[in-house]
Amino acid sequence: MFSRRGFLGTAALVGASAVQGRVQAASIPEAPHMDKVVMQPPLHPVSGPDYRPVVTLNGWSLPFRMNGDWKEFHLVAEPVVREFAEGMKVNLWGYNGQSPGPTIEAVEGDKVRIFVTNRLPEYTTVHWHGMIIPSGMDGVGGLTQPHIQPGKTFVYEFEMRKSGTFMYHPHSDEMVQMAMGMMGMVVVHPRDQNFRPVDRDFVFVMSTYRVDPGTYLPHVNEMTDFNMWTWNARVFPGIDPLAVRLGDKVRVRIGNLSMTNHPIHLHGHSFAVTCTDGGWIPESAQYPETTTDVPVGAVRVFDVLADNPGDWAFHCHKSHHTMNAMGHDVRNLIGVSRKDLAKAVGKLAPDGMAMGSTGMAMGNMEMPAPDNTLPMMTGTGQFGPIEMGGMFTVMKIREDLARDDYRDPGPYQFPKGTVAYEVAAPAAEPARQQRGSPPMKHKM
Ligand SMILES: [Cu+2]
Repeated sequence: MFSRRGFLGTAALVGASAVQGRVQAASIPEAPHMDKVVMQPPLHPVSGPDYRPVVTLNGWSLPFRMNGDWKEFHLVAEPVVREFAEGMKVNLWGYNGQSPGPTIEAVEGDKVRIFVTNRLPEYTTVHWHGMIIPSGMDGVGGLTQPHIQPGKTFVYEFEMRKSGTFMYHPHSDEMVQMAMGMMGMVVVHPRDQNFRPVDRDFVFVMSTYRVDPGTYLPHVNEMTDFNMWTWNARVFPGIDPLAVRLGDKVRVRIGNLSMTNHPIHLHGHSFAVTCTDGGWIPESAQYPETTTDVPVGAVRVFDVLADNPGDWAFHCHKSHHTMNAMGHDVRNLIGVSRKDLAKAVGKLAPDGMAMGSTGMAMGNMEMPAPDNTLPMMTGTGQFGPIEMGGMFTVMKIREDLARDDYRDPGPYQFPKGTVAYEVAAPAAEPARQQRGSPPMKHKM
């Protein structure tokens, strides 16, 4: 699952005098390292109160060790190569081998000690977004602590005072470091196991990048014109499906560290937002929704009863966020005569391709693409092209899944007679009802 990183390297870098606080350098826990981009199995607790662990889409939870009554974690901030989907790798900054970093899981009331080693070429810090902690542990470089210089290790110590879903990210050259992918999620389980328990618990963070086709590095000073809309730095069809057992109570925890809001929509069900990064929402204040907007710098958690079997699209509802790298300077040619256009374009650019006169469906179109980018719309389902990219995946609800089985169960076997179907109709214009004639008499 993960490989243990050689601990000696870290110790050599750090040196006893560089370690802040009450712990000695010799006691820094080893830093686990991840080289996979698919969801790792849930990390069940080995000590302390029991809880149902989360699974991180295309990610993992950070293993910890107990030291007395402290839970000790070790994050290593470092350059990483993240595969967004097959065919595209991006040079990012992240933690412990991947971006986003691993999910940190703990229990309400836990005392945690989080070591942060900086292997970036510039200083960094870690801010614990939404968590109620002492000011000096808040990770705002310059304001609450000195920046962590390259090669140095700092330690954050605090108690997990409340349960919920939080995030972590640098507060140090923030614009660059977040645009480079430095972020992760924190899940604090309630100490009371009977508090709103669920059967499956998914978590991911949303981030966006501008990576020009053929290049490998995000534009870190891009403010609005992103072309890679990601969940855990993955885009469709690279995002793990959410495998769910029919009848399960499912929780989905969504963080947003991108620079715009994302209205997240689930098909086939209604859900209620039960938690934000501010805490649990009282039941009396919850209401049914099928889309919930996740603002910038916020967490939304929804609970849903998976009582409707099938393959259910789960995606951002901004349609340009379910696309991969796309040019924006394409004119709307719907309704234009393709023949006339092709003739005109052909004179100017013999290899030109007139597209879009009946819409822009690209499912059957093969175009040469530059290295290291992805088709704008992609993915294939059992009935044909899906034509999506970016922030899109599928919740797959099945009767026959084992309790901790999160593997992709494959395409849904639709019961006979339950799929929309074509009817025999004459090829000519269908008969239309004439409406509105004679004029209606309005009675007020
Ligand atoms: Cu979006």
